[in-house]
Order: sequence, then C-alpha cells, then structure tokens
Amino acid sequence: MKIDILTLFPDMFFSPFDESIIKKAREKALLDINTINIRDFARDKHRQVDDYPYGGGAGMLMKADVLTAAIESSRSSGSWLIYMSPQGKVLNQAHVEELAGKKHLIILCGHYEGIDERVMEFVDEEISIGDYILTGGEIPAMVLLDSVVRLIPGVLGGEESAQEESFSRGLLEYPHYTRPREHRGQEVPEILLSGHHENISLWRKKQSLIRTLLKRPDLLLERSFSDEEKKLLEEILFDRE
Ligand code: 4H3
Repeated sequence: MKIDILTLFPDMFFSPFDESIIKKAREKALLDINTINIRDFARDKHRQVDDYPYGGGAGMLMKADVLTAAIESSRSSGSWLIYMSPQGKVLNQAHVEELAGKKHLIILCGHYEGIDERVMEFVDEEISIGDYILTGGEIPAMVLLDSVVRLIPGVLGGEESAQEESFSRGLLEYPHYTRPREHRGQEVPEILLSGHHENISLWRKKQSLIRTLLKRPDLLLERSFSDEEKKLLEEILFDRE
C-alpha cells in the first residue's frame, strides 16, 4: 500500500512511523509512506501557504491554489483522498478494514482554521477520529494510518492476531495473562493452565461478552450474535452453566 501524507509539518511523522511494527513493514516494502510538504507547492516569493478568511473572523486558512498543486502532485488513477476533519464520519474498525483494501491513500492534514472550501471537490472522504478538536489533522492522520497499516497482510507478526480479531469482531478483548502464575496474591485463571484448547476458547468468548456488556454495551447494539454466543449470553444473564 502507498500512503502519501500532505502536511505543513512533515517532521511530525518522522519518529512515529520509523519504529517497531511499522518500521519493519516499511523495510519489508509492504508499505510505502511518504510525507509531502505542502509548503513546497507555494509559488510566490514569500512561499505563503495560508491567508485571511474572506468575510473576516479568527484564524488563517490554507490556500486553495497551494493545496491543489500539492494534491495534483500526488494523485493517481486509483488514489483515495481523505481529509482529516471533525466534520467527517467518526472512524471505527469496520471503516478501517474497508480502507485497508485501498492501493493508494492520500491523507490531507489541515492546520490553523482549516482549508479553503473549494479544495473539497478533490476530497473523496472526510474522516474524524472522534468528537473533539485538535490543532491540526496530523495526529488524526497518524491514528488513521496506524489502524489501517496493521491490517495489511504480513505487517503483524503471526497471522493469528488479525484472525482472532475478526473471529470476535465487535467485542472487547478477553483478559490476558503471562508469567508468573501468581502475582501479588492474584492467580492466573485455572482454565488457562489446563491445556484444554476448546474450553479455553469458550471461556475467552464468554469473557469477551461479559466485558463488552459491562464496559461497552453500546457495541452490542451494532451486532448480531451467533448461536454459540447466544448460549454464552444466556449463561451470563441467567447464571446457567
Ligand atoms: C481532525 C482535525 C480534529 C480532528 C482537527 C478529528 C484543525 C482540521 C482545523 C484540524 C482543520 C479545524 N481536529 N477529530 N483539526 O479527527 O484544519 O477544523
């Protein structure tokens, strides 16, 4: 996958995508991330990228001519241009999965008061990472990028991690334990030491359902249940074994 980030602050992206899992994915050429400095497309002698809004008001706007030149430098036939904005659809995992299928993403990061509205004609999709305002679209772009990149085949170590997720899609993770067996009086649940893989898998599914019910009941409204999950939910709700 190719990802171009259009930003006035390319340095913000240096270290976050040069570490750990994403660093390895780039080395393996699974991923081609480029930052494009919007200022490089300012053509006047002052290299001006922003200007006062018509009609007055606070803040500066990123100029349409500069942004259009930056966009045109990166666009390809199959590219998909995303503008990070609080006005976008709020990102969720289903949306991330859809974006992971794209060949070429271009992410436009606004700064200051935002962009000249006339640039919106090039934008395929506006995405928000949540209902709050940030100083720029750079951090939202990093969040989006990280969520998408980990779904590219080969990026995560074992195939299991991504597979396990789709298995329990829409539920919270079950609790995890590693050594030692006892920590400050707390034991690892007996069943995880049993070696009985079927029982462990069932216990984990039940834990996921319990956690989701208690912590994020809203997630359950967006989801239907398999017969196995219905049986587990009955056990949970009616204390049946
Ligand atoms: C995205 C962008 C929040 C989000 C953003 C989000 C500043 C966009 C400016 C920048 C515009 C204001 N804040 N929730 N801020 O994903 O350039 O709209």
